Amino acid sequence: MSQKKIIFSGVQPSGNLTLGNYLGAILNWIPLQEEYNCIYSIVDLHALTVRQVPAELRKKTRSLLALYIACGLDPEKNVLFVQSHNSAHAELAWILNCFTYTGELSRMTQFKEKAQKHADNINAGLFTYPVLMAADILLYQADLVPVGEDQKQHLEITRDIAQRFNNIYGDVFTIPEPYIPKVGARIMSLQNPEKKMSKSDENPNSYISLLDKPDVIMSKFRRAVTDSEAIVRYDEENKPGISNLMSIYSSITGKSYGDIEKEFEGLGYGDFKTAVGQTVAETLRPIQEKHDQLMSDKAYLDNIMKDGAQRAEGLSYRTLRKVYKKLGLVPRS
Ligand code: ATP
Ligand code: LTN
Repeated sequence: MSQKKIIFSGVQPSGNLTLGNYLGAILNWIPLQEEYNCIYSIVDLHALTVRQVPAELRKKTRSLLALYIACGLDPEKNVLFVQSHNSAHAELAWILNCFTYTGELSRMTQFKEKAQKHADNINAGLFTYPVLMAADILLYQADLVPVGEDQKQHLEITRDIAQRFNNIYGDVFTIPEPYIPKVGARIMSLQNPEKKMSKSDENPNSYISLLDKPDVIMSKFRRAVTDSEAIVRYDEENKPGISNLMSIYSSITGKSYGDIEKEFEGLGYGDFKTAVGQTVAETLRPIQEKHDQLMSDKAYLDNIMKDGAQRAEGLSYRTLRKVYKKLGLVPRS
């Protein structure tokens, strides 16, 4: 690989992508493809930490690849691949499990939240989820990891694991940095602006799916929870609902909060919600068209997956060999 810095990130095929995933992660990946060597995975092994319906998981994996491309990721410029197609992820994850303390894993907020939500299935995979994520990132010697705010803690544990390993065995892993956008890093639920927008939320009115049609988008924004002040003003603490809509509008249009406040001065929440809804619907229309077109070309998507898996394997092989050697595992002759 050239001297360009390496970027790695991924999304779980655990549901349809939301506006939160788009604004917090994927939108920021698009400009990076010009300057960096970017590797983007569909992390299907991570999705298994919660029970999935096999036929749906298969479909969502393909649909997520189609969405990556529809959002503007060029499969030539970026390595786009499915995590389970490169067995090095699971292999390195096992090794890193032996360098991770149960105490640090039990402090992860995502684990605590998911354990509460899936109290009937608190499996070991859910607990060691961040170790597999560390393996994803460290395998490719990634310098930067573009993610939403919620993944910051997982990046910190990844750095700790890498540093711990390097302290014992020398410089094996690059220590990655998180890359979190200034606006849009934490899009909140439309129904409960204290909670993050999540694709696995049981109430579909709480999120905008990238595949929602315009009338559905408009109706979800119309129902979004706000406050009774009726002034479009950014105040995260006292006006979390309106502030959330403002951050959505700002990330898409590039307008500052000050500009948005001026634009809607003297107007009600109805007008503001309509504007946000229309802007989102217009942004998503071409993405949906491209997604639908790609989904009808199975052979094309399969080819991208195959090519991506080969490239991903090639890139990760060196790290895995080095790790095995450092640990004293006898090489297979
Ligand atoms: P799930 O509901 O299945 O846990 P999720 O919607 O939280 O999924 P992930 O696949 O875990 O999504 O995350 C993919 C990327 O989207 C990550 O970089 C994550 O930080 C980002 N992301 C997720 N939710 C939001 C949000 N509400 N706002 C901004 N970024 C988000
Ligand atoms: N845990 C991430 C998804 C993920 C990821 C990664 C993100 C898995 N492996 C590697 C960045 C880099 C999440 O968003 N829940």
